[in-house]
Amino acid sequence: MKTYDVQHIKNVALLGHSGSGKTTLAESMLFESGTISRRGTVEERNTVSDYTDIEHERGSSVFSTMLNLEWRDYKINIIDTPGYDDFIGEVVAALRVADTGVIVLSSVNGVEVGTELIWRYTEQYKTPTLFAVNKLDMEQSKFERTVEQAKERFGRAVTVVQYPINEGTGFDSIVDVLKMTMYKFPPQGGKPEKLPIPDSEREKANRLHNELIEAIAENDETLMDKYFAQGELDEDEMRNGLKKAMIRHQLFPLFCVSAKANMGAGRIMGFIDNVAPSSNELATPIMDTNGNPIPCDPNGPPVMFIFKAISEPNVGDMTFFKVQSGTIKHGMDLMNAQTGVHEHIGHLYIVDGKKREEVHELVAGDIGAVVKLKNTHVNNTLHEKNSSVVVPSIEFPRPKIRIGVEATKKGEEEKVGTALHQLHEEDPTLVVEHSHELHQTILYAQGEMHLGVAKWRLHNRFKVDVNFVDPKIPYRETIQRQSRGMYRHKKQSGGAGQFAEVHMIVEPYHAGMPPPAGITVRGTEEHDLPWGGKLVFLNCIVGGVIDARFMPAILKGVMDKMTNGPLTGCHARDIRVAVFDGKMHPVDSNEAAFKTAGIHAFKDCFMQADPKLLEPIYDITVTVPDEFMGDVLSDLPSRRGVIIGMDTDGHYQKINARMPLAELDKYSSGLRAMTQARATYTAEFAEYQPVPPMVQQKLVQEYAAHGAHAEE
Ligand SMILES: Nc1nc2c(ncn2[C@@H]2O[C@H](COP(=O)(O)OP(=O)(O)OP(=O)(O)O)[C@@H](O)[C@H]2O)c(=O)[nH]1
Ligand SMILES: [Mg+2]
Repeated sequence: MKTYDVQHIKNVALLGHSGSGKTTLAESMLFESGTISRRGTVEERNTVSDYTDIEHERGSSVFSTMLNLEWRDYKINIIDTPGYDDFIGEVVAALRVADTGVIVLSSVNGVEVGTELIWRYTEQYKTPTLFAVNKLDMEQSKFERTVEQAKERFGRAVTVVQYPINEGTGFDSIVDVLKMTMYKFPPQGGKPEKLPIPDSEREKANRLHNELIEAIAENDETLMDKYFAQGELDEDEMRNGLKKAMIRHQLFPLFCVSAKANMGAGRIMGFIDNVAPSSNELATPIMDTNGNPIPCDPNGPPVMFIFKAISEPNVGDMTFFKVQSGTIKHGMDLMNAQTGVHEHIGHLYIVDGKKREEVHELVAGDIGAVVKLKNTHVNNTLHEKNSSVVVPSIEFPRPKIRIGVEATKKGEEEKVGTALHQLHEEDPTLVVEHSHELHQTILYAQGEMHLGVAKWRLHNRFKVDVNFVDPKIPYRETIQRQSRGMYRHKKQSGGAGQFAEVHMIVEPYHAGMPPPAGITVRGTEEHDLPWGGKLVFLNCIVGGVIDARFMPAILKGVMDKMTNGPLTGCHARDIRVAVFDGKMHPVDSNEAAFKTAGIHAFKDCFMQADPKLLEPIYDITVTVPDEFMGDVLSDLPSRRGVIIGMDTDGHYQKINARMPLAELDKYSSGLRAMTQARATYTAEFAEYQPVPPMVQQKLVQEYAAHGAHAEE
């Protein structure tokens, strides 16, 4: 392929609810442009996109797939994204490098959950956006209703540029009110005939043509004046006005297509060529992390931004990038801004699904791939040595659910760890945590499907099997009242004896609490615990009954028991310990003895101080369409959820509530079932709160049955 300049490169992301027809549309575009000579179908598992085994198995997209084609004098880079919201990470990365979003709507189902979710991102990023109403050949197709729903959900700025004639099984024509012409497609689809608009359609076409002109003029004063003066705008004026309004995210043109019948893809590509922005035409240029603009200039310094990495059996390790500035050439040496590693740009590729074509250079604004980089990852910037330009990272959505992961076969733990790490490399929304506290590997993901795909990939690609188990809860322990006690440790078995006696007071710690009554504080140590909360250790020894050199040992003992709490083995927090008396033996007293005495004295006092188990509580915000609000509200209390407040956001209600992590782990699938997957939620850790007595009792019994003896 020849090298295109930035002006003639268009980067579009195909977006939309699962099943709306993005992959099929991509196939039709590739076919129309002559990039492929035969169209595949999702059903036959032979499309260019959806080429991975798991996508063949699922019959829908799991990953975003890079495609490219030439249409007239333009190069169009297409990113076919997955519609299932568990794979939203792929969409977010695609939106970072695409200059235009094409939201595909099924004319049968209208605006769906996935459409609304994606719209929120295009709104957030102010992505220039157009709509393609697909499946117009289907019997149940309802174009008008779909347009109405889109206007209702996404605003009046959604503006019809095309409408279908003979919608349904006889679909064969589209009226275009920008060009004021009708496209009539041959039965097998493909290149349409351009015909005058039939008289029967004149009145409707004119009405929509004027609506389009008004929508354009509304966003451009000069054009508004011209329109008022002339009552009309010519096609070029309309095109320029549309372009400006799209770039400013103020107008969303809507097109018609039947991807399966191969009708309409050409016109959409024509519009993308002529009107959609190139990377150097965006409303705001990309800013580097210092807030300086990075001009999309082929003559500027070379800057590559890594937005995707894959490693597949039949493709190998491939790193995808966008050229933010300059021209990337074969043989270049660049430096990774994050890892500091020098990377040699050996072979440069443009990619079409699993096929790749070597190219010599790629200019600013273009998208390509390289192989075999040493230490470069998603969100990294490659630039010239001594350059300070760093492209800001993509903010991937936070995980929604978590699960415990265990190797099915003992001894494969390391293999599982390596494989999970690789999965995270390729999908930053899959987050792995090896929790030392919980002695568990936890996988964080966007949803059940996301976890299912991860398991499939571990089995099929990494040849390792895992079991998903309930994730453990990082409970905390504390006490609710003061108690005092003592422990004498005495051991006289062959060899050196051990003797230590420690008397202490333990009490709940809170900031600004008064010193303990009736004892003299000789020394205070305040420890911020790595798991949160504090331990305050007071040396209240008088008369040297315990030598100062043994105090650290006592503290060590206390800290051991704080790490492995007396109640259920969880971390303890917010406790004040005052050691106020004790006994030593001139020979048998040593650090080990006092550590042991510290452990037991603390444990006994702790258990007498009305110990309490605390659980992590999360602030959640549930965004739910009006019609499901009642169900969500009435469901929350059954999950120990406490409703804090509510807010309205367009057609949605935002419910703020608090929920224990123990319940939150199951909430994702519950909410999806309750609201037909139309509600979403975010969760943020809030604080620790006491668990209900029943829950404590159950956990203490479980620990007594399984855990307690472990420490003896
Ligand atoms: N009749 C008809 N069927 C279509 C059309 N476009 C797509 N389909 C069918 O709709 C189903 C889903 O199509 P895909 O292209 O996989 O949809 P998608 O948007 O890529 O779905 P995800 O990858 O899950 O996000 C497939 O069975 C297609 O054959 C169309 O224009 N008309
Ligand atoms: Mg798809």
